[in-house]
Amino acid sequence: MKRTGSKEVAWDREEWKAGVEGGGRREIAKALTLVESRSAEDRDRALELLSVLWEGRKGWRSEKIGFTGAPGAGKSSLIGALGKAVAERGERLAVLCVDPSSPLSGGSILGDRLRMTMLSGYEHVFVRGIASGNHEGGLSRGVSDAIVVCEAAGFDKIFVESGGVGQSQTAIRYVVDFLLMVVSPGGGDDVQAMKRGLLELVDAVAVSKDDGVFRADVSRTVSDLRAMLGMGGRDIPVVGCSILEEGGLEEVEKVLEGVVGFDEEVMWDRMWFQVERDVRDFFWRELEGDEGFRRVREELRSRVREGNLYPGCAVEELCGWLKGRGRG
Ligand SMILES: Nc1nc2c(ncn2[C@@H]2O[C@H](COP(=O)(O)OP(=O)(O)OP(=O)(O)O)[C@@H](O)[C@H]2O)c(=O)[nH]1
Ligand SMILES: [Mg+2]
Repeated sequence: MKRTGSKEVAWDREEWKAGVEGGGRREIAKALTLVESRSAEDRDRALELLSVLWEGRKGWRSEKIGFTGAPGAGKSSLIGALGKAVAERGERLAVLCVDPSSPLSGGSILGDRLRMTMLSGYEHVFVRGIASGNHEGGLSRGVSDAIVVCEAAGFDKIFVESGGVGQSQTAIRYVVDFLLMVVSPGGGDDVQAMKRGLLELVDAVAVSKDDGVFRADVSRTVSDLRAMLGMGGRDIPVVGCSILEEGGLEEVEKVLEGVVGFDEEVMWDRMWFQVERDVRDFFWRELEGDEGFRRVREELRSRVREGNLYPGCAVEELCGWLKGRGRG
C-alpha cells in the first residue's frame, strides 16, 4: 500500500502488531491514534491491525471496568485512587477516557477531565483520552477498538471512563465486563439515572464524596438508591466512598472483584449487539441523508404533533413509503 503524498509511510501490520503486543507505550499510543483516525486509508489499516490483533484474543485476560455517571460525579478521582492501588500491586493498568465531544483532540484531552496525576508516576500505567464516534459505528465502536488494542497489549485491567452526558453514559455498557456508576451525593443524580434507565444497566453504584459536609447526603443517597433498586427487584451493591479521606475504597475494590468470573456468553452477546446496532445506525443516517425521506418524516411528525395522526400509523406510513421507494 503506497501513499501518494510527499510523505510515504511504510505500512507493516506485523510490525505494528508486534509493537502493540510488546506493550511499548509509544507503540500502543501510535496504534490508538491509528484506530481513532478519521481518514479512510487509516481506517483500512486500523481494521487490518485490529484483525490481526484479534486473532490472538484466546490468550487475553484483561478485566474491563467501566465508570459512568454525570459530569463531576467523581469518576476520574475514583479511577485515580483505585488505579493507584492497582499500580501499587504491580498490575498493568490502562485507563481510557472517552470524550465524545471532541473527536479530533486525540490523546491530548487529558488535563482537565482527568484528575489522574496520581497515576502519572507509574511506568506500567497507561492513561489516554480517546475520541469516539468518528467512523462508521458511532459512539462505542471507537472505544471497542481502543480496548482491543489494550487487551492485545496485555494490560491486566482496563478502566474506561465514559463521557458524562447522554448516550455516552450508556454506550460503554457494551464494551466492559463490569459497569460502576458514580453518583454525587444529594444532587439528584440518582433519580436522573433511574429515569434514564441507566440504573438498570449498571452492576454497582458508588456514591462519592463521603466526607466532611457531604456525609449526611451520602448516607441519604445510599439508602434512596437501595430503595429505588429494591423496588425494581435489583440487588446490586451500593457503597459510599471518599477520595479525600480514602474511605470506602476497599469496599469499592471488593465490589469490583465481581468482575472475576464474568459470563463469556454475555460478552459475546454484547459484542454482537454492537455490530447490529452500528449497522442499524448506519442505515438510519443514510436515510436521514435522503431528502425525500426527510420530507415525509417531517410531514408525519407534524401530523402526529397536531393530533391528526396516531404514532403507530406514522410507523406504517413511513415503512410503506420506504417499501414503495424501493420499487422506484
Ligand atoms: N470532597 C470530595 N470531593 C471529591 C471527591 N471525589 C471527587 N471530588 C471532587 O469532585 C469534582 C469532580 O471530580 P471528577 O473526578 O473530575 O469527576 P468526573 O466524574 O470525572 O467529572 P467529568 O469527567 O467532568 O464528568 C472535583 O472537584 C473533585 O475534586 C471526594 O471523594 N470527596
Ligand atoms: Mg472525569
